[in-house]
Amino acid sequence: MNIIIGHSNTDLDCLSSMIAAQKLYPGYEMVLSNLLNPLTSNVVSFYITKLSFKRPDDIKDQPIDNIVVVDTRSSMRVKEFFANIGHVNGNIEIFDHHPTDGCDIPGAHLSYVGNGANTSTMVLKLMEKGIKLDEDEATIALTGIFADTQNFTTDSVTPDDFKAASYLISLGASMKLARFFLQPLKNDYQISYFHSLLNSLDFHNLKGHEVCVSFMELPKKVNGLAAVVEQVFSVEKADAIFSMFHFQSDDSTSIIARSRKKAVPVNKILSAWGGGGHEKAASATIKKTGDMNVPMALKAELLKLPPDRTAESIMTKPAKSIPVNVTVEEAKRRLEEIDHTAAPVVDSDDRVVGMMGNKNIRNAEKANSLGAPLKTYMNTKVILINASNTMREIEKIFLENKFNHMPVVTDDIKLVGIITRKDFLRAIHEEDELAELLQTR
Ligand SMILES: [Mn+2]
Repeated sequence: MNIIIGHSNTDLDCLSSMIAAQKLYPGYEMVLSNLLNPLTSNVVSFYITKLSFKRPDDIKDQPIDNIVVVDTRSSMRVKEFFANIGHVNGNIEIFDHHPTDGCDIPGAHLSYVGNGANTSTMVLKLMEKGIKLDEDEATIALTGIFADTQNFTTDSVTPDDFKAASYLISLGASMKLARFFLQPLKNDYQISYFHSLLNSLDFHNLKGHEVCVSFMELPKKVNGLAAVVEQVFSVEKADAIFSMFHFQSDDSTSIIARSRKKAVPVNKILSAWGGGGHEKAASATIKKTGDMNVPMALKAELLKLPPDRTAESIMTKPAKSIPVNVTVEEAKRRLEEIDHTAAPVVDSDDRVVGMMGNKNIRNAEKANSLGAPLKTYMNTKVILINASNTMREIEKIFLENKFNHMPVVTDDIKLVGIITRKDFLRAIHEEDELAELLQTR
């Protein structure tokens, strides 16, 4: 028997990759994990008459010739299959888009392509070979791409993800069904937990990182909590979320965490409890909670984070400034020289006393008074950024004010640098955060 497998806790990208793999390897049997994530389980249930799967128990003691593994290269994530497989007579072929976790399946041939979705790579192979998918298969594959790329917004998205999606739409994939399958909260209890979670969030500013935390008591374990946490996180603008669920039935506690920022790597933070996952999504389970104060313990872990960047670390320095005792004409010459549209005006002690920009100069020109002291035309209402302001605070200052050049000062208002909107966005981009916050204004 030849088989196709994916990882346990099968997600939509994995399911779609299996379906595409079967087109590339006709006659191979798909063996589906006993553990499906909730969205995958819905898709499988709607297409159960169309898709035919074997389960890990069905391959017990069967002679296995060749294996195709999709959406994982890690032996840790395919244990439930290999536990039932003895000797593999043929080859193991892997198609994956994940970096190694150090536990690659031994003796396998790996095709690694780092697209946002593994499905994209598989679909492009079909496209090259002129193999078509029917409308249902194309719909499932498109859903898989949407799911793994978070609607084409993850950093890992490539032009090939779009190319594959475009091919699937040309094959008749249904956007309407994809949207239906991607609806994250399918159960009433999930909606109800969503509301309780949203209402029970505690916000902490820890060294400049905005983290929200929640703690809920539940009678027993339920499925689909990660989706609930993700939904809550998507409407909050915190850098990271840590949701703790204590299950009374067995006294265990689950911590589900998501992050938008590399500086808050949730997998590292949860490794204190043997948690798994990656920088932006991770979870951990404490089997016996006892009298451990999980929120306190978590906070202690969070306090180990290095501080977030401050104005000082992203500003341009030294700041080009204009002395307060010159004429408008001289100020104009200086602005041209430094090629800025505005610059801070400083006194003899380098303290910021105003801002001078092209607009102020035009006003003086209109009044025919370029020879007037700069003081008469400068802006005295100045918005200052403190060198110790966090990224969050700087973002707020930009959103609440219209100026482009913001002087950065120390506590005694001495000028130490400048931050423009462009500087801020660049800093965000480098931190791989959401830059759209400012662009929408
Ligand atoms: Mn994937």
